[in-house]
Amino acid sequence: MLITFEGIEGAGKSTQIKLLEKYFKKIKRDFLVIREPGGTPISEKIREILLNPDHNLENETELFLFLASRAELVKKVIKPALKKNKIVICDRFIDSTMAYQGYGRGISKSFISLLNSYIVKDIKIQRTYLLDYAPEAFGIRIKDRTMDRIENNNIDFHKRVREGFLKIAKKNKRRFLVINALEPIEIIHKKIIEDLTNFI
Ligand code: T5A
Repeated sequence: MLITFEGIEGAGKSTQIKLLEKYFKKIKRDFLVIREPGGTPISEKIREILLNPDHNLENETELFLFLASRAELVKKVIKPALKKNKIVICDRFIDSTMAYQGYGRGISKSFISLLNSYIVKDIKIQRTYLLDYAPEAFGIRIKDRTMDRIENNNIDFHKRVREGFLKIAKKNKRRFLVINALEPIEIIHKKIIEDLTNFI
């Protein structure tokens, strides 16, 4: 079973994934947590290239690097884990590419969709939790950290990404649960567990 977490920067994905890990440990379920970009030695190297604020990448270069990282992760980690019936929790996946490179950067959405399908093939995402908040609150959530290359984009970019995520969720209502990311951490966790119990 593949579960993905999506949302703009600082939406609380990692926070919720940590709580979900604790929950799966408690109920003794076999699970695996991965993040995108990253999750394999090569994908982690690609991550360094992608997020380094000193790099000036063309939009197309950025797109193909995210996809290259995903291709490694899907073949080397996700598929084998799903074959063993593990629960795979992924911090960002295909919807991030559509939201950031499609809605954010303006690259053709049908092209991205085609490339995503080519890489992911028959893998089915069971649930996607979209942690949503208006990027006007953006500064609050990341104020203690150095901004990476993508976080460095202006507020209009992050607004487009957020709108993109909401449109993707609307088109995929059966897969998505949209959650207000400004609610308390424990309340969000409870909502996720309540939802997940219908599927696990
Ligand atoms: N990207 C990625 C693309 O452009 N295309 C793609 O195809 C893919 C896969 C990845 C970057 O790559 C881009 C998107 C990203 O820009 P990353 O470092 O992995 O970079 O970035 P994020 O996934 O955005 O990680 P963040 O750490 O920024 O966000 P999280 O994980 O959503 O947020 P989290 O949990 O670290 O929380 C942030 C802060 O908020 C607090 C936490 O304690 C923390 O301090 N917090 C809350 N505070 C109040 N109420 C709540 N409910 C809270 N939840 C968390």
